[in-house]
This record gives sequence, C-alpha cells and structure tokens, in this order.
Amino acid sequence: MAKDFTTRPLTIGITCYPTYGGSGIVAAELGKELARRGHTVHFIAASLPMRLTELSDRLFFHEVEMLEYPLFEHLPYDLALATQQFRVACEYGLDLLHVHYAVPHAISAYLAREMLRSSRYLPVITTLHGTDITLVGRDRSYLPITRFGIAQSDGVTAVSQYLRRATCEIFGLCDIRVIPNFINGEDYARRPRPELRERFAPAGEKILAHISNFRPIKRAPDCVEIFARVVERVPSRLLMIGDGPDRARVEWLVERYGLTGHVHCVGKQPNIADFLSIADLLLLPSEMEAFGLAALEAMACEVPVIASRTGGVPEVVEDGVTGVLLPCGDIEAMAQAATALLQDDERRREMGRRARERALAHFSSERIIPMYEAYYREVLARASEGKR
Ligand code: GMT
Repeated sequence: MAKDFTTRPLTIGITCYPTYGGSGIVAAELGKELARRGHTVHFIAASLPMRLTELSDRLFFHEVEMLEYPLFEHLPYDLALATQQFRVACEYGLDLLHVHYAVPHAISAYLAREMLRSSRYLPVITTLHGTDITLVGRDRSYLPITRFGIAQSDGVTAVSQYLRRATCEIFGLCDIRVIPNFINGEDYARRPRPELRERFAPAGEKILAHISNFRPIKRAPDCVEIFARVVERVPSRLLMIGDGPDRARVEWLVERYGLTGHVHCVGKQPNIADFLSIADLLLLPSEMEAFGLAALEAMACEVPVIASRTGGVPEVVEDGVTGVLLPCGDIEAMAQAATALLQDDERRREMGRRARERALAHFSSERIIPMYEAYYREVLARASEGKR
C-alpha cells in the first residue's frame, strides 16, 4: 500500500445490502458522494444497490455470484462475498473495505483481509446501522459472531450516539466513531409537483406520508390508526411509501376503517423527494430507529416529522422545533399532534423551514462526507504503522 494515502484519492470497496433498507441507501449515497470527490469506489454486493442508478469511471459494481448446488440448502452468501471482496481487492488495488451492516458483512470482510494477508494488509471499516446491533446482533445465535466481526474491524462507525452506546452496552466494544447519516441538500429539497399532488389529493386536502420497508419494527399499521383519527377532523390523504411484510395488514386496516381511496399504498418509489415535496407531515411511529433516515429526508424537504421518541430519533428530530416526539404506540397523542399541526399552516410551515435548516446545518453531505474521508485516512495510517 502506498503511504501517500494522507492526501491522494482513495480506492474504496463498499459492501451493503442492496435491497430496500436504510443501510443500503446510506452506502449507495456515500459511494456516489465519494466518487464526486475524486475517490474510486467499487461496490461489492448481491445486486446493484437500489440508489446506485449510474455507474461511471469512478463508480463500479461487482456482483456477488453464488453457485447453486443441491447440497447447499442455503447459499453461502457470506463466503461468496468474501471471495468477491478478495478478488476485487487484488484486481483493483483497494485501499480499504468499508462494509455496511455488521452481519455477515464484517465477517466476510475479515475473511477477505485474512486471505490477502500474505501479500498485504487490507483495512476493514464496519458501519453499524441499527438492527445489526439491536435485533440481529443481540440475538444469542448471532451475538458471538457479530461481536467477533466488530472487534476484528480496523475501524467501526455508528450512525448515532444512541447506537454507539447500545453497541458498547451489548458487546462491550466502545471504540466506535459516530458519523451520522447525511443528506444531499440539492437532491432533497422541496420542489412540489402540482400534478403529482393532484393524483393523490383534491385541492385543499392535506397529505400525510410514511416511508419504510413495512417491517414490524416500523409499526406501519399505526399510521393507518393515526390517520383514521386525523381524517375525522382534517380533510386529508395518507401516502404509504414502500413495501414489506406489514403491507397486507396495512391494506386490511384501510378497508376495515373504510378508508379506501383516502390511503394510497404506492409501493417502493425511486424518487422519494418528489413524494416528500407534496407531503405536509411525515409519520414515523417505529418501535426502534437507530437514526431514522426517512425523518432526515423529510426534514430536508421541509416536512415536519411526528415520530416515536426512540433510539437515535431525538438526535435527528428536535422535539417541538422540527417535529413532535411521542411515546411509541401512543396513537391518540400522535393523532392529536398531527391534527394540531395540519390545522395550523403557519406553525407547520415554520417547523418545516426549521427542519430543513437543521438537516443542512447538522447532516449535509458537505459536513458528513469529510468525516468519513478523515476516518479512512486515520485508519489507514494506523494500519500502516502496524496498529490495528
Ligand atoms: O430498519 C431499516 O429500515 C433498515 C435498517 C438497515 O440497516 O438497513 O435501517 C437502519 O439503518 C438506517 C440507516 O442508517 C437507519 O436510518 C435506521 O434507523 C436503522 N433502522 C433501525 O434501527 C430499525
């Protein structure tokens, strides 16, 4: 490894889950931002990450190919990934591997590093996103291997102070750099498209939005419960953006409450900013959020957030200033807060303005990406001195 890594552009391998999920979105956006800043990024993943719409001479994608064989009841993704990480590192001279979501990515990266070790040392950085620690990682069957993967990483980052504390408590591993999630203020800005608004809501009606992967932890059905109370007092519509296991329950509740036509389940959408730009409020009633990327995206588009006071959400949404935080599951209180905000245009718009201000001041890509660059160079310097 050349030692001029303190200033020269880096060649970085990024691994993430490519599917609909916060960690894959953050990884893809990070790769794009790094490429814009002159680094070369090689994505190594099972398929093209959802937000990685364009590749370039600084942005590459390498698919993890898995051999199907009757003996393999479950395809060994982690081993195929380690092999591909090793191959890409050799062929393209990666300076480091940055993996998102500890399980099993940190373990695969560890294997790739060990496979390469006889020729050179390839530092591994793991970014913790949330359920890799709070759900998957703390499960007894995964705890020892998750702990091992994190401990073996040359650098570890977490997306919030909350997640750093949780990792420290659960795993006893506390040497973790907090680098919050970020937003590109150009891509995420309020640019309302009247024709899109008209598709979902008649003139004069308000729009509430929810974005998630509809996993039980997101409590998407709570949004319908909340909306059923709001719509009694405020003419409005609910946009449910995303897809996942709880979608059927959401649709069943919509029917049960007689809200068909008032609630639109629009599925996965590539242009989230378009939908946020026509929304008046975002509902995020999750049981747990290590960060709450959807809240940040909404804030950047001047949409106040009504969310559960959980995990890292209070680090993103300032209660009473950029949104309202309430106990998880308190549907009545969330409905009341939403109704009050929808009935007070001036207060809601002011909250929206403050939300964008906060998103840009604390979480803009201009502020956060240099933190990753500095951390990469710090880890590379440590590794070159033989200190892990
Ligand atoms: O739960 C999800 O939506 C997916 C999950 C992931 O890792 O793919 O999201 C986690 O990472 C996001 C990006 O850092 C955070 O914004 C989410 O808060 C976090 N989800 C949870 O902690 C439940």
